[in-house]
Amino acid sequence: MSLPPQRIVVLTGAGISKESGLDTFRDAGGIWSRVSLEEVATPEGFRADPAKVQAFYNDRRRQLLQTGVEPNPAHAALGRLERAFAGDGRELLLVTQNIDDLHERGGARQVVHMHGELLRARCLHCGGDSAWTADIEPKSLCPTCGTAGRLRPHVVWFGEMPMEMERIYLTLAACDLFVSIGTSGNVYPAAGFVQEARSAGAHTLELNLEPSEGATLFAEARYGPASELVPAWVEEVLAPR
Ligand code: BJW
Repeated sequence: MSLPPQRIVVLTGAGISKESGLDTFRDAGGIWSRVSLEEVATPEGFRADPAKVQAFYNDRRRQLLQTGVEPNPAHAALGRLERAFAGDGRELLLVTQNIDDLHERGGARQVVHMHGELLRARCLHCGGDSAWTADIEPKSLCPTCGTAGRLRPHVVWFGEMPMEMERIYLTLAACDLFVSIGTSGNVYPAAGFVQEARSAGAHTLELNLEPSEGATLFAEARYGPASELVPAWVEEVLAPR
């Protein structure tokens, strides 16, 4: 019988929030079928048309805050897992590519948002980032330095460095289980985490609606909706042996 995992890294993507009412990017009808990635998710796009990019993220921020967008059983199960691990000395690093706050609302206390957070704004003048729930407008003032008109969404666009990479790679190098949930495996560096974990000798598990781009890299895979797969997997991990 295999030993229960002691050090888990969980990576989540847009698929985990789909059943909470938020769109994925690359599925049929997803975000990139409606807007141009180059225009709204690159620094070049922002320089060319800041109003268009701000409107795109203002819309998504309003959608995230609207009634009906709530954490689903997959978010809640990961929150439960995190609390249980904190209580018995095991380690869990929850890394999300998502900019929503549904893991936190689902009970997770420490989440690494490698692609940033929709509910924060960053000031291009002072570099500070602050909690932000309103639209970002041309007249918006930075809460840290008071400068007007220099706020941008606190998100990571293509060509920018994702956040907390050193911490993520160090933890991957020491994990014994890596679990990838609801991500297409299209976007690097996140798509390469499975290979880092394999190199560390970890077991690797994909939980996704369908096989992802990198599916063959995983030692084990389960397919179905995250709201069903994730709670079932968490129960297995937490079951007394
Ligand atoms: C369900 C489900 C349900 C549906 N249940 N499942 C090689 C190495 C390194 C870098 C590169 C490289 N090649 C190219 C690059 C550069 C580039 C890149 O990856 N380009 C690719 C397009 C090829 N990467 C970058 O520029 C990154 N920065 C960088 O690399 O810096 C240098 C560096 C190098 C090495 C180490 C460290 C640094 C930055 C990437 C930034 C991505 N930003 C976005 C936008 C963020 C803000 C926003 O949200 O608007 O992040 S793009 C978008 O894609 C968003 C997502 O987080 C990301 C990933 O999408 P995700 O989550 O996978 O969603 P989908 O829609 O693709 O998939 C959903 C999945 O869920 C599907 O599989 C469904 O089946 C499934 N699903 N319903 C379970 N109910």
